[in-house]
Amino acid sequence: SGQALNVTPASGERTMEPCPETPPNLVGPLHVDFDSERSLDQIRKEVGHFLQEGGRYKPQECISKQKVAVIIPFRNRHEHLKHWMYYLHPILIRQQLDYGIYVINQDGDGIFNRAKLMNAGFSEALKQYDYECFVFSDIDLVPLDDRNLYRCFDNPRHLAVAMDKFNFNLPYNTYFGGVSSLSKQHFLKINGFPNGYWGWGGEDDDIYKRIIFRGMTISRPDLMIGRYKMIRHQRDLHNEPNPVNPDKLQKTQFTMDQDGLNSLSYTVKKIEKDKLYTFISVDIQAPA
Ligand code: UDH
Repeated sequence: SGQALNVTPASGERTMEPCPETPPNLVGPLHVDFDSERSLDQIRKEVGHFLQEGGRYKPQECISKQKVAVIIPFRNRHEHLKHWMYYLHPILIRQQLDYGIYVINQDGDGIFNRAKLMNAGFSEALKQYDYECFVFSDIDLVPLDDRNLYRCFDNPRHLAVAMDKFNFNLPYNTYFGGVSSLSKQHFLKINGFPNGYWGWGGEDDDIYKRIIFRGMTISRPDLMIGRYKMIRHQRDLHNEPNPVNPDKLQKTQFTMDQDGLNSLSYTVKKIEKDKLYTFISVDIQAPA
């Protein structure tokens, strides 16, 4: 009989099973509103007891399929941070992920650089835990369906395929902006993201090209499950569209081996572990 194999561990705990392929508690379409009365303290009270310091979670009931770091490029968007935490923690918990939230704050008020912040986030998250999957998310995007899984797939995945601001569609076929996931192997294979895109525009298309040039394809959820609501906002200071960025895209194939993780340089100014997230301020040597 198989009974002899059913050994109870010395601790008396039952051995945990891997979490099911499809998380059992997902609810599907979600109602999302950006109520300004919401406060971080209230959110800490509501979901904080599920979390460990630094915005870490791990299911109690099963062994998570993947260890996922969510990397958020950030500066001066505290209002958005609240809404993101309010909606995403419960979703990620229902998805049974072993996850951590990393808000990568650009120190100073030099020109913003989304992709370089995400490179720094990848490196810093790996110093904290043995993550195998990285979800890169803008702070102003909340999914409208919890079946849109924040984990990694066989190919790099674009998650934000149907944003309200683009009429719940892709703005163009090769769009890779907003929210994406890459395994550690995918990320290393493309030498991470480009460091040289200062200001708004182009870096997401560069990342798309890196993926294609390394022989991978893009995985996506369908347009119903991949719906997102964006928090409306004004253009930020020090993140103007940069007219030199589009030109760089012609050279990605030749620059990607020199510009990326292997040329990344930044300094950590501060690491703060909030209950809801790990906030890492980095000096990325931005031009004024
Ligand atoms: N980000 C910040 N702070 C900044 C700039 C960018 O945190 O000052 C982060 C944030 O995570 C944001 C992401 O970088 O979600 C992408 O930047 P973005 O939101 O500026 O890009 P998006 O394409 O907006 O969403 C462009 C300006 C929209 C102006 C709309 C006017 N109606």
